[in-house]
Amino acid sequence: MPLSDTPDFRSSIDFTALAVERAMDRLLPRGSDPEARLFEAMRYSVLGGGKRLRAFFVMSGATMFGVASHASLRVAAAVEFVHAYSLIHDDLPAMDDDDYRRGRLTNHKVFGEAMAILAGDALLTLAFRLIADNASRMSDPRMIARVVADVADAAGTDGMVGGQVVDIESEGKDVTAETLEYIHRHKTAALIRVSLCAGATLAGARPEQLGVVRAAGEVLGLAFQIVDDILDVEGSLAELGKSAGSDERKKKATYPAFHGLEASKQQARTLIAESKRLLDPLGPAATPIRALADFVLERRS
Ligand code: GRG
Repeated sequence: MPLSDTPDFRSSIDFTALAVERAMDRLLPRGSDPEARLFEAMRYSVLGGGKRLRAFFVMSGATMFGVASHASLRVAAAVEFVHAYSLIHDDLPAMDDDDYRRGRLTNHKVFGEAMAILAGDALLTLAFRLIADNASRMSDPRMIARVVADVADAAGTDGMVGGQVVDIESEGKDVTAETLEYIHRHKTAALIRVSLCAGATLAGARPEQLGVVRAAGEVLGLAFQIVDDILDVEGSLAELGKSAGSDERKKKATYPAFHGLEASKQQARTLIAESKRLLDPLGPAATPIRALADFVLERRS
């Protein structure tokens, strides 16, 4: 039985999602200021569903090194804000031009393009405010500076934005296997890797331990996007909360399009096994991450 099927894992993932949703609700602006419509747009996308896996990565990274999960809650929320910003911008007409996300209309369909862009911008900046804020709560401000830099790298030109640029420029073209992997590693794996590393960094993991976490997070992140590509072929609107088959319609560079469905599934399985093997030096403390790796492979949404 995959580790992700155990009742313990299921309840810890539900518990984390609930805790981070409460924290995000508290941390997001609200009220009747002149910016009220912006606040509504931010809250609409952040609080409207999602698996909260990146939050779970942050908190598991921290607990693995002995820090109680609630101590990393603000950073977990911050990473989910970065993720929500990327989804809002990714759905815009100038990007993927999608109408549905998480089973609801996309942000720009409800609030208009200008407000959707600004909601994304505001979420990204709020995320860094929250990570910096953590300095007063955690022991070592140098760790906070490290996490700020790492998340900036993962979200920026060396990460998500860089991957998105290559993805957009590859649409409709023949890409090589190397370019495809580059897109996936930058667009998706970088934020997943940094989520795990942020928690571990905050908890004071040693450099060699962080190296292990980083390597496992990178491989897990790549597997995550391959599974996402597979689900886009095999899933339904009801399961995914967004239109299936959109990658093919947009002639996106995906693993199934390049390698075929069966080879992509095999590749995802191999990467998940590798990510678990990479965690070996961390022993039983890494069990929740191994379970999460299984969950990434088994997920249907
Ligand atoms: C416009 C400056 C600018 C930057 C945009 C949009 C963008 C940068 C990057 C896009 C990155 C992106 C959207 C990658 C897709 C990653 C992915 C697989 C998302 C789905 O993640 P899940 O399944 O979603 O964890 P939930 O809804 O469960 O949170």
